[in-house]
Amino acid sequence: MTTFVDRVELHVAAGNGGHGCASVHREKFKPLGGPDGGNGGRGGDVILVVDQSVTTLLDYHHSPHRKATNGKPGEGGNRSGKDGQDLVLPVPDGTVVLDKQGNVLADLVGQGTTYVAAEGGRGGLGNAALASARRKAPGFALLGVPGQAGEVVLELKTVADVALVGYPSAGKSSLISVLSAAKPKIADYPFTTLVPNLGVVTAGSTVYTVADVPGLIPGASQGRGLGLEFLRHVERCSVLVHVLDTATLESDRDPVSDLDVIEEELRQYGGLEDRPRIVVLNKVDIPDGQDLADMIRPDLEARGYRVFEVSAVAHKGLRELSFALAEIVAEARAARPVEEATRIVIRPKAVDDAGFTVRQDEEGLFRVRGEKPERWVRQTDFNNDEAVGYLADRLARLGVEEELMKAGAHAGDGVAIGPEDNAVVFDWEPTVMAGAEMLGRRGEDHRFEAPRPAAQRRRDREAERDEALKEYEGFDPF
Ligand SMILES: Nc1nc2c(ncn2[C@@H]2O[C@H](COP(=O)(O)OP(=O)(O)OP(=O)(O)O)[C@@H](O)[C@H]2O)c(=O)[nH]1
Ligand SMILES: [Mg+2]
Repeated sequence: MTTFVDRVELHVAAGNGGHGCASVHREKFKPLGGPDGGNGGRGGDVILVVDQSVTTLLDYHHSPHRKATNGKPGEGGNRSGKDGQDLVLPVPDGTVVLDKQGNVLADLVGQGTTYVAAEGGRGGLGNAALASARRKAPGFALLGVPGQAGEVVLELKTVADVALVGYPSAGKSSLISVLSAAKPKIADYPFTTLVPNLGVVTAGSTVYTVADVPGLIPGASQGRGLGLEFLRHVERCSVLVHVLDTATLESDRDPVSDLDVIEEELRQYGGLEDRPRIVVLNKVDIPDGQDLADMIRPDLEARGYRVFEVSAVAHKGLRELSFALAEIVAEARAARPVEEATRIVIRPKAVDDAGFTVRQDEEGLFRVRGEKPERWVRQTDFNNDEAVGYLADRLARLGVEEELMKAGAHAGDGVAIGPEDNAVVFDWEPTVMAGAEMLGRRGEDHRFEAPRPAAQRRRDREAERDEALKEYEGFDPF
């Protein structure tokens, strides 16, 4: 049996940015030349892309840790470090990306749909890029920023137009096998189907997909049988088909009460109320089955169901059924907004990069949060006074010092920049922040909510460089 994996926890790590280089041009018998330290390369992204030839998440089940490569450090002689390589991970159509709390980050439907799961860190500027008219020879460079890293959960929700639901052995897989070219396993014992089967049906000019779901029994919502776990595969369907067994040998069952039981389980699962339903009375090749079908048909129709009598084994009533399904699917498609023909890139939320916040926590520590201050801190080589001075100047320019003052901070008070578990803590010295100490681990950055498309990231990187240069122009630590 092939293994079917429809939920995995994936650990992704983007590449770190390479460090910028601080170097001074040297030549024999010549005075020292200008700064010639190159920039670090950016870290590679981890990118999920829908590939319709991929049908399971099995690969990620086997190797759930994926890392893009780091950017290379800049070098002397104005040599930039190479960018890290993006890691492109193909995922099946219909993959849903969630965070560990179960919040949906992206729903990847359609060939080529892309999601940046972890963004590579920026490379640090080298001292050549940091040089200016005022600072002819900066003795420092910026560090590369660690890439984003963390867990995402991938869930596969099959993209099928029609979903077959019903008791075990009602004949769901048999129906798929005669409506389409798919050859699912069929047998006379319950729970033959352990994972959804998918078949492609052509009826006239309409092509649609049909999926079955492992059989449901009373109490499935409480985990009886195989439970409702697999119903997520029918969430995207346009129409639900109740496959009812007219020839069951179990004395306490009949098609109508079977229908009630399945409906109750669907209700417990929730979210499928709006889907149109039709009823298929299967196994009418058996005389008793045909008699029962004749008997209950009016009852079902009175409830508003369209009823189809079929036999998967005798190939009876299949044409009517497949054309009726095609009609419902076509209607549902027409009612849906036109899908973009081109590949869809999941647009991230705008990054809040303008602001920052300052607050004093219970221990009296002043906590600074904000995209820029946090990044700047990561770019700073705290062993280099000039680099620390540059950071202090950037923070002062953004207004962080002023806000600290307003919040009541005094020289010598503790200031922490960054998230609780990964902050850099200083003893605050207004305008000169020295004695910095890295606390927490690097590279654990949970900002999955804000990946940016490649073009935007490139623009941001360029803006960052300009901004750094602008700041640097007006900066005189002495
Ligand atoms: N006589 C008759 N038997 C049928 C018909 N359709 C299916 N069966 C038989 O019913 C049994 C169950 O069929 P499956 O297609 O495996 O049923 P299922 O609904 O997929 O069952 P699970 O996968 O266990 O949920 C098999 O022995 C089939 O041969 C039919 O139209 N007539
Ligand atoms: Mg089956």
